[in-house]
Amino acid sequence: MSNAELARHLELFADLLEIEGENRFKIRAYRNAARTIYDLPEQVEAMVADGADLTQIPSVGKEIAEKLEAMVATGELPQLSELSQKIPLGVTEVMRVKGMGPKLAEAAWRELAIDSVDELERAAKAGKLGALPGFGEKRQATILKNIEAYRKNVERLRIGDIDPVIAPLVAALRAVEGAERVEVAGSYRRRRETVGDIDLLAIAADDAAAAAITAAFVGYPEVDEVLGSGDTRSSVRLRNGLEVDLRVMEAESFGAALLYFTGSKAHNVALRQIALERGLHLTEYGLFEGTGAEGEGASPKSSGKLVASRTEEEIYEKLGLQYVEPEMREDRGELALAAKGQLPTLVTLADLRGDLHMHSTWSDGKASVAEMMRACIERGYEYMALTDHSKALAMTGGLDEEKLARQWEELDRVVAENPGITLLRGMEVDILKDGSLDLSDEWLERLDIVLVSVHSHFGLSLEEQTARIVKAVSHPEVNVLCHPTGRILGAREGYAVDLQEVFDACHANGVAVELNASYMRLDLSDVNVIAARKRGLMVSIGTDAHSVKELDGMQLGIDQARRAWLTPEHVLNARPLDEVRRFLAKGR
Ligand code: DGT
Ligand code: CA
Ligand code: CA
Ligand code: ZN
Repeated sequence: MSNAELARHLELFADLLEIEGENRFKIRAYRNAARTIYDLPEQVEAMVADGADLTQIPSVGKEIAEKLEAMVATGELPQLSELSQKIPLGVTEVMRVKGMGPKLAEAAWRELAIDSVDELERAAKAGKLGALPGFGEKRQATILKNIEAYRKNVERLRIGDIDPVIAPLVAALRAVEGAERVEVAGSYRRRRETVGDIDLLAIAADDAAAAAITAAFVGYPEVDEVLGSGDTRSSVRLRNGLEVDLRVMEAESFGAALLYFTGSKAHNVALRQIALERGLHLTEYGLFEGTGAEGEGASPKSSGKLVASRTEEEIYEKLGLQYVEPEMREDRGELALAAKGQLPTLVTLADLRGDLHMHSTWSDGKASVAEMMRACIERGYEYMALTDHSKALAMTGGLDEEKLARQWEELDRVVAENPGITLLRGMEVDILKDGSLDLSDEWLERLDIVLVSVHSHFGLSLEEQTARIVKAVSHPEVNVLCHPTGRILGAREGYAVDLQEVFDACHANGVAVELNASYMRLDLSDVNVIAARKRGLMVSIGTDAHSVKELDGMQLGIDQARRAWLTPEHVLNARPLDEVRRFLAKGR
């Protein structure tokens, strides 16, 4: 069982416990463990095979460790199977529909035998939900709307898919007269790889401006449905199914709102705790004196004297903290560093000196080598690596030794014509099933840079896949392991592989790992890049561009690198050319 499957089982179990009305600490323990396992770079299956003590995993105690072992051994969670005999799993879906929740979902199932969202819809349409406590006609209509939203929202959208939709929306709102500022908050601002919904904040100069911003928002051409609209808050659904909330406010409280709605929730909770320790309290309206009796969700505006609210910077400062970049706001230890003034200076696009992964028409790219070179010069790069596919990827027209020799004749010409950039002669060489490489040693030696990738045999066992990749990166000529897990966001989980073991082998062999910036891959993921950084590996952020336009995908890779706290020191293609060459030469 993969970590994702293990996490899903724990999550389902927590859902059923919640419907059963179990102790909430226990429920939370399962949910926390599910999240940790989902994010874990080591495969639990591999840890069990190694006889590791699973209680070493954060949030995993003895009880959950035993369940994990049972799942790895049997492929199922016996307690989940038992509980699902009593409560159908579909009830956990019903519970996720806004306005339902665990108690009502249970009541709907016991009273009306509703055990799926489809059943819930049928019952609401037939007016049968009236049998539930507090359900009038209006509430049934609301549930019907929420079911629609649920269906559209079960899948989070990839950030790379929504960037092209959100940027013009924000631009349109910024163009409204009296719109002094419009920003996106939420997971989008933190640049999470997927986004549930979009949270927009705007400063209006006056009431007329607020009305104009709202009108522009609900009237935006991409809006499919207006879910609600008021003076300060509106909500719409776009044609692509994405829900967007807009809050309009005065400049006075904008910083506090931006901080609050950027989240993450975990970061907010930790910040509020720091405020309390300083005798202050933090809300979406500002930082106030006094610890305020009201907890979260209590009275909105506060009674104590205002300390700061206009900018995020001021609020962090008054809390004795360095400003924390949005990408770091995940409660992964950033606040402890901010308190000590030791936050890392995160890598930016401007720090990059080259792109080390791209294709040309020699394999499956759309642009010629000359076009790619000119595009890289335009992007201000000092160097670039051309890395077409090898012959095993026949459908891409991958290169064998003879075709590579012909390519080099063209490279000689193109390099002479484009003195503005250094071309590293590379290839993205396929890792064959047995871990050997799809190019002769002679040519591997001649290349300036050798990338290796898995593009086939995704179904190998954990042991076989790990051994295969370890063997490949142990070849003395290999420099970068590309898209190390093979995942496709929203479409394919990565193959079973023990990343920790692979990282160890990369470390021992002077091999960098790639953060593939393609919006469909983002592989390694942020959490896996964190693990690579902790292992002391160099990270190469590569676009894997198959066209000139795709060279601009770099920003998304930078975003994820920042979420993993990378500085320019960690990033191979942020290093000067001579350093890159030394890295590639492995001290030879
Ligand atoms: P998403 O939309 O699922 O991709 O993730 P977010 O982080 O955008 O979450 P969302 O849209 O539910 O809420 C936006 C921000 O509002 C969130 O990052 C933090 C803040 N927030 C929402 N609910 C709560 C809450 O219950 N407590 C606290 N402290 N903050 C919250
Ligand atoms: Ca959101
Ligand atoms: Ca939201
Ligand atoms: Zn590639």
